[in-house]
Amino acid sequence: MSDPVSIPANPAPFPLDPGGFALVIIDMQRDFLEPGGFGESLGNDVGQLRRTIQPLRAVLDATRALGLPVVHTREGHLPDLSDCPPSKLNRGLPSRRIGDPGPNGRILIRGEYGHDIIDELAPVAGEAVVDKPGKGAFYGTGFGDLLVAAGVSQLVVTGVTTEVCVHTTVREANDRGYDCLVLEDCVGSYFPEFQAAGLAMIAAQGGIFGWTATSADYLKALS
Ligand code: C5J
Repeated sequence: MSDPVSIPANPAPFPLDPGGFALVIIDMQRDFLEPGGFGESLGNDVGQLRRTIQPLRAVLDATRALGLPVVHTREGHLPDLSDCPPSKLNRGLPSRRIGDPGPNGRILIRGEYGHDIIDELAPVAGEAVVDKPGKGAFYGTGFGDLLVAAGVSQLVVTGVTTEVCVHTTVREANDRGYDCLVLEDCVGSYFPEFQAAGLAMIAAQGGIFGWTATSADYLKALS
C-alpha cells in the first residue's frame, strides 16, 4: 500500500495510512436521527445530528470506492433487556425509557425499526455492523477482535453523539493503541455547546486522545 498521507488536523497533521485504517460510523440510527423519533420526542433538535448525514455520505462513498474497511455500530439491547443494567435503564424520562414503546418501535431494542441505521447510510454487504449495549464500541462486543483481524492501527471516527458514544469509543480506542481521527462535520451532538467542547477536548493538550479534521481534508487525502 502507499505511504501515509498528511491530513491537516488539530492539534497537528494526521498521518493517514491508506492501508492501515478503518472508517467507523457510530450509531447513525433512526432512534437518534429521524424526525418524529425517540431523540426528537425527548425534546432534542435532530437537525443538529442530521447535518452530519450529507458529509458522512460523501466520506462513506469515497471510502467504499477504495475498498477500505467500514464498520458501523448500533447502540441497543436484547428484547428481554438482559444486557441493559439498571444503571442505564433507569435513566431519562420515566415515560420514555429503553424498551418502552416509541414512535419507531421499542426504544433502542435490536430488531426494531428505530434501532436500525438510517437509509442514507445503510451498510452494504461486506461492511461490519457491531451491536453494542454500551456507549463505547468495545464493551460487550467483538469490535476489538474485528479491528485486530482487519490489521488496522488507525480509526477515522464519525457518527453520533459527539460527547457520548463518539467520545467513549475514541477514548477506549486510544487506550487500546489506536490513533483516532475524528471528522468534525461528520460527528454531531444535540447540544451545540457540547459539539464544540467535545471536539476541543479531543485535540486539547497536544491531542490528549486523538485528532480532529474536516471531511473535506479527509476526502482530499483519499483522492
Ligand atoms: C446516546 C449515543 N447519546 N450514540 N448515544 O445515548 O451517543
